[in-house]
Amino acid sequence: MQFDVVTLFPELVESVVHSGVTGRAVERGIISLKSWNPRDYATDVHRTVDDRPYGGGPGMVMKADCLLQAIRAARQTNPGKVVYLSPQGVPLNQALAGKLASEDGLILLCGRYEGIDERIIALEVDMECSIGDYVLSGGELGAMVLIDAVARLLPGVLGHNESAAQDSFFDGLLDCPHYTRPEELEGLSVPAVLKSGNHADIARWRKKQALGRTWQRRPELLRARQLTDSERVLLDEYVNEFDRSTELH
Ligand code: 4GX
Repeated sequence: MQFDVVTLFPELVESVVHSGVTGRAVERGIISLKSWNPRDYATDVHRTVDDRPYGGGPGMVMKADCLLQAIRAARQTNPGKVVYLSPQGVPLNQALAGKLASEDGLILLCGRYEGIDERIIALEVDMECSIGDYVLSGGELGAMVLIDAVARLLPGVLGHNESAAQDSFFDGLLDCPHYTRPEELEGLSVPAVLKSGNHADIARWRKKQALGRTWQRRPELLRARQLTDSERVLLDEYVNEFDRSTELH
C-alpha cells in the first residue's frame, strides 16, 4: 500500500519508516511512503506557503497554489483517495482503519497554521478524518497515527503471535489484562486461572474481563455492539461480582 503525504514537515512523517511495526512493513515492501512538500512548489524568493486569512483575524492559512501542485504531483503516482487530517473529519476508529486498509493507496494531506484554503478541500479532498477531539499543531501526527493503524492490518505486517485478530477493538471490545513473571509483585499476584493451564477457562476469563472493562470504561462501545448469549452471561457474571465487591446490594 502506497502512502503519499503532503506536508511541510516530511522528516517528521518519514520517521515512521525507521522503527517498529511500520518500519518493518516498509522493509518488507508491504507499504511505501513518500512525502511531498508544498514549499518545494513555492515560487517566490522566500518560498512562502502561508498567507493572511480573508476576513481578517489571527493566524495564517496555507496557500492554495503550492498545496494544489503538491497534491497533484502525488496523484501522478498514487490513484488513491485524498484524506485531509482535521478535527472536523470523521472520527478514525478501528472499523475505518480496516476500510482504509483495503485501498491500494492513500494521499494524506497535513495542514499547519489555522488550516488550508477551503477550496482545496472542495477540489481535491475525498475524505476528512480526525484522530480525536483535541487540537494538534498540524496534521502530521494524525497522518502518522492513521498510517500506523492501517499498516498493522495489512497481510504480512504482524507475525502470528501479534496478529491483529488479538488486538483490542478487533471485535469492538477493550483488551483484557495481561500478566508476566514474576508470580508475585509487591504483594500482587497473578489471577490463578491464568496459571491453571486450562485453555478454555483462560479464554472465558479473558473474554469476561474484556466485556467487563468495556462495560465499566467505555459503555458506549457495548451499546454499539450486539452481545451473543454467552457474552451476555459472562458480562452478567462480571457485573454481579462487581456489585458484590462494592456492596451495592
Ligand atoms: N485529527 N489538526 C489540522 C489544521 C487545521 C486547522 C483548522 C482545519 C481547521 C487533527 C485532529 C488536528 C490540527 C490537524 C489543525 N485544519 N488532525 N490542523 N484532531 O487537530 O486530525
